[in-house]
Amino acid sequence: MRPRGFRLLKGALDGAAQERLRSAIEAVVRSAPFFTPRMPRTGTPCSVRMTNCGPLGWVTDQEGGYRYQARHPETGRPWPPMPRQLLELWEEISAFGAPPEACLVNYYGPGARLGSHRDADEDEARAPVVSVSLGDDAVFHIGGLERRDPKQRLILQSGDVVVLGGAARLAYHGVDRILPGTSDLLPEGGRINLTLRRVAPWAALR
Ligand code: MD3
Ligand code: FE
Repeated sequence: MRPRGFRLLKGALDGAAQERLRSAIEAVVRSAPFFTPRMPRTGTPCSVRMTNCGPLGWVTDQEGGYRYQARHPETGRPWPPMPRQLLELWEEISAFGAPPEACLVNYYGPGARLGSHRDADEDEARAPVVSVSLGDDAVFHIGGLERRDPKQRLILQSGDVVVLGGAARLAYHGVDRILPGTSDLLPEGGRINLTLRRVAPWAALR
C-alpha cells in the first residue's frame, strides 16, 4: 500500500536544476567528506555512504548509535550550510513554517542498499521529510506502520522529489537496489539521495 501523506513529484527538478544541485553537493562533499556509517552495537558498516549539510547531521556508529549532531564524526567540523536551492525547495514544498535543520546526503554505489526502516530519530514528527534523488535510478519500497505491512515498490529517478508527511512520515521504507548506468548526472556513477528534515520541535506550532 501507499500510506496517506506520500507524494511523489515526478521530475520536479529539470536537468538544469539537477546540474546546479549536483554542483552544490559536490562543494558540500569537499568540505564534509562521505563517511561510512556503522550499525549501533554490532558496528556492521552500511553499504550507503553518508554526509550532511545544515545545522544538524544524522550519524551512526557502534558506540553512539543513531543520533543528530552538529559536527562531522571524522573531521570534527561543523556541517557546511545547506545550499540555498534546498532551502527554497523546502519552502515551496513542505508547507511547514520553519526551515529544515538537517540535510542527510546518502551515496549509493553499484551494490549499495538501504534495508527497511522507519525514520524515528526526529523529535518533530509534524514536519514532513522532503527527499530529492540525483543520478542512477533506485528501486524504492514503502510499506505501512508495521514491518509486515504490504509494500509498494517504485522507481525513483534523478530529479524526482518525494514528500513524506502525515502517516507516511512513520512508514517503513527502504532502497532495494540501484540500477547502475541509468543516469549520466554523476561523473562517478551511482546515486545521491538528499533528505531534508526538521529535527527539534518547533515551538511556534504548539
Ligand atoms: C518514507 N533514504 O535517508 S528517500 C533515509 O533513497 C532514507 O536514500 C532513502 O530512507 C534513500 O532515511 C529513501 C525517501 C524517503 C525518505 C524518508 C522517509 C522515504 C521516507 C521517511 C518516512 C517514510
Ligand atoms: Fe529513511
